[in-house]
Amino acid sequence: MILAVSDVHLGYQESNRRDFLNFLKEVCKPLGPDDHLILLGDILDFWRRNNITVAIENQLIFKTLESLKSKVHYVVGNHDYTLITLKLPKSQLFDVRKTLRLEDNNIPYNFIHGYQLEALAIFEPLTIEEYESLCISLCQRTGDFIGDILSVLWDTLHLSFKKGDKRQKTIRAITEAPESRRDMQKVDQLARSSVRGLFLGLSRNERLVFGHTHRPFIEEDVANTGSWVDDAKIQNTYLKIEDGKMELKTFKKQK
Ligand SMILES: [Mn+2]
Repeated sequence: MILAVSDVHLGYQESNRRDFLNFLKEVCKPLGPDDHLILLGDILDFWRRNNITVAIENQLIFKTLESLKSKVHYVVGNHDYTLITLKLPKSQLFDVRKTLRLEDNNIPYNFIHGYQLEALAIFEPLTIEEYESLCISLCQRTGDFIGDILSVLWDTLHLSFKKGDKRQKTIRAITEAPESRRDMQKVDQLARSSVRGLFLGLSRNERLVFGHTHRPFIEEDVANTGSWVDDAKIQNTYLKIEDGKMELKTFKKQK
């Protein structure tokens, strides 16, 4: 069995962190050594707070992850991208990567957080690599940077904007919550389209699993894992893959 979960945003005040802890204890604890738990990015939120503070605050979650018998994988998102820079030995509690390929019932699955789709669909001419270097800068900022994104861009990418450049508005949207964004449907559109494989390097029958947009959905060969934040329309979802089938499930919300 494979379970995938994303966008818990631990460290963010609207994170349903207690529900996520209960999910680990109730749903993930019974998993066996052949099962996989995929943390599909933005589990931690380093954009809004100091990285170490967030990690220390959530020690209990790391402790619970450590106690699981299943394999645990961490696929980085844009809000926890700097985890990729950790030099973890193989014996650590999870491996950290940008993409993960796994098979279930001879069907290949590709797991990405999904910021890649956003870079492709919305932030052209930014490349995925440029978007990633921007994520490093944003993860390392601890103050309030809203409204300050253009100076971060300037420092990171040495871009220059002339007055009235439409890209300013587009790129500023990087720091807005998915709930308040109007252009996120472009990400879903690319994810659902048959050309996604060309841009993401997927093999022909490979299924895609991603998060990032906080809009869970499931189709025959693509699924979005949703989010665990209180400002999202649908909350506490995760994807279960077993016997060649994908299923979107919801974990109960504590009142
Ligand atoms: Mn994200």
